[in-house]
Amino acid sequence: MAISTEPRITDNGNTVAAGPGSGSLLSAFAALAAVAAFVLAAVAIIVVSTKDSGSPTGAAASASPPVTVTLSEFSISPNRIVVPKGGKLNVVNNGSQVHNLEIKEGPKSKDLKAGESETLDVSNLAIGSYEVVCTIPGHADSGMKGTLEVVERGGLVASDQASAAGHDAHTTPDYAAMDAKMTEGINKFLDAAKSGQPLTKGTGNQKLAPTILADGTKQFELEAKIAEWEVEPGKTVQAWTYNGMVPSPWIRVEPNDKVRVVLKNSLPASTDIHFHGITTPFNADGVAPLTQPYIQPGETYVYEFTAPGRHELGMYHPHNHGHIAIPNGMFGVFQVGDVPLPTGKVVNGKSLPDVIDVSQELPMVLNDAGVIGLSLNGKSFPATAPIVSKVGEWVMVHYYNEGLQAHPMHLHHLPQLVIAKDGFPLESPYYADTINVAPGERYTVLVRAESAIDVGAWAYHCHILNHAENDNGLFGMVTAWVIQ
Ligand SMILES: [Cu+2]
Repeated sequence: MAISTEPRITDNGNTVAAGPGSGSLLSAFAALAAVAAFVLAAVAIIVVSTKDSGSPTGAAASASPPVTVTLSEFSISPNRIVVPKGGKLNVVNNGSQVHNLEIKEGPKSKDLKAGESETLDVSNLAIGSYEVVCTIPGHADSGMKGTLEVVERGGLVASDQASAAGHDAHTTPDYAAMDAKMTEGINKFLDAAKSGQPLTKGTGNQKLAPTILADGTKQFELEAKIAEWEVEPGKTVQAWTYNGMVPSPWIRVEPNDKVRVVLKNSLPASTDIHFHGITTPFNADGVAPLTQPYIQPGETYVYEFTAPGRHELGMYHPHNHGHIAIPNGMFGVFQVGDVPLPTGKVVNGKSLPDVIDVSQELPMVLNDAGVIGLSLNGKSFPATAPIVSKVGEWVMVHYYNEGLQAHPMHLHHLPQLVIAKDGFPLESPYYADTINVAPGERYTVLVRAESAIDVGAWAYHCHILNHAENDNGLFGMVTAWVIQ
């Protein structure tokens, strides 16, 4: 697809020249921060030394306050933990999910629920550098990793002592370096959009053509298997997939169709398929061992049902081992017919036309965990595909959340007309710029650029800020809507 409208961002495009005095102000601030860190460290040492008048080194170190380490989605803060030999960590989960802290070749905290904390004794660790991670699947890949430095107390510099006293090191972030990485990522994305050359191998949501049997039954063949999947340039993971793609192949049938889904299990685990949001008979609900036997590795299983007599918009994924298989990539769109259009309705005083000609229908499948991590349609920015449309075109997007968290999906400038929830058409469609999609939910929206003022590459992202940006620039749940 050719994109000619938006300019490439130059390397100095968002660099503001430092005015006279701004440098000195910055260095004055840095000096102040260093003084503050030193005072904090001095206070900590004084407290320690008044408590421990007897044995100076070992006891002083062991009596120093634990170093606070904060876990959240998806970071370990501080990222470089500095602790004096003989010290302790106070591990606090400030996130909304379960996290832990494991020191490679050292102790590990228990799984901490949101708000829980644990004091982790690291006094047995020798002086040196250790890797730390959260071992909940996918969390390290999403950013929960760092280092722990065990140092002699005398070897601490002022910022390390502030860190050891329970404060983050007050080093000034290198904002200019962050801007350079931000620019680089956006340029990669825009260059790929212009050339039409994707940055990564593999495209999900490819439509799966059925085999039509003699009685008209539509037969779909799926193989559950582990396959390599490139989530972002240079990051290839062992994904759990149907037919080797993430999201899984897009399956579409019509109301009252006879449907046959043949599943070969090439996973190392038993499995099943749940057709989420699709009306099926009990024995095709895909909840092993409740509604069917486990499908063991190497086995093939057949689901047979007649599609409902009305449109439905659902997804398919395993139910058994779902908390492992789904975050790792096993999720796809299962659609029966078309979501009805709100033709002729009046929304916010605006009459919708009697004919709405939808030029593109696009799934937007959200995930945030497992080996796939924070992603749109199985890709992390800058590998996410942009949506490209022209002024006057009606584009339909279906959101599907297969992740563990809700994601408020925000499109800049262009209002999203919400027309269906979980495939059910709304009596009163509404406009929104941010649509919060919770796990399991589907929302269907229409977007239409109306005039020349709409032309541009508009940011389109999850508005939980650390699902979209980190110190390396944009990542994860970010793409753009390009209006030509
Ligand atoms: Cu999000």
